[in-house]
Amino acid sequence: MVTYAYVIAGSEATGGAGIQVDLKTFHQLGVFGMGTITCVVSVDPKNDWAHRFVPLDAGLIADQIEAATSIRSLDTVKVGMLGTAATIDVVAAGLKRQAWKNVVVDPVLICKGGDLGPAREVDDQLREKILSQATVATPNYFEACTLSGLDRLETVEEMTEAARIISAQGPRYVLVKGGVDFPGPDAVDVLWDGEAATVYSEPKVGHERVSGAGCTLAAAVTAELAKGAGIHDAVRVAKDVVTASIKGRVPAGTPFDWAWQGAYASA
Ligand code: PXL
Repeated sequence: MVTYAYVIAGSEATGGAGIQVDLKTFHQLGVFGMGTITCVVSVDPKNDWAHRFVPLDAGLIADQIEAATSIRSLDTVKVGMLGTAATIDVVAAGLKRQAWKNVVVDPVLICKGGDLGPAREVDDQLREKILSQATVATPNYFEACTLSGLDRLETVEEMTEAARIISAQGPRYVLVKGGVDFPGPDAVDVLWDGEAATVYSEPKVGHERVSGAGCTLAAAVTAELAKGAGIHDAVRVAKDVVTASIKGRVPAGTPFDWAWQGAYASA
């Protein structure tokens, strides 16, 4: 039987982030990937790889959501970059079109190296209308700080506290992705499941950011949940997938190497 997973996210044309990464990750984990594009990010090689951001028309996003949610047996969705209040409104309404078993929200607030304008207002809307509908949230270090109001996360206890605060805003499960921003030799992620924290830790593979790592981790959690895994098993597999994708990273001639979603299958 085919398992479907659906992603509502932005396109990043180099394939180093966004919906391209999500769909590659779904495919790698044997899940039929379905996708709706919310916005287009074109990095600018003439301007230090700054992000050029163009939101799609709300009606076009609504049409895509209508098409995708008309598929039978779809019960799992990941939400990535939305970027504007209008997009948040149409996606919030679109999510209400059906019942979901898993709504994984990667609360993309800041693009690495990019300035997306009134981030604060969009941040508040995202929290109110999208995060509130999430069953799982996967904030990175900066998103976890912003959404929790904590200044910094330097210990597992502080990551747990951030996850607890974010969980109170809607999602039953919160996975805080420490990445290279968490101090120390290990890449540490903390899952809060409403009762306890589980720590997922692997030695850091270098100390440079790798583009698409956060998207890969959240998409892998989504794919595993779609297949019926429990949250702890889903995160365990996702951690292995993202570690393999970073070890197998692809030099791109851009400021950051790309995570490679082909590495886990052959690991
Ligand atoms: O990694 C965050 C992210 C998500 N989605 C899109 C992006 C980025 C960062 O560049 O471009 C489309």
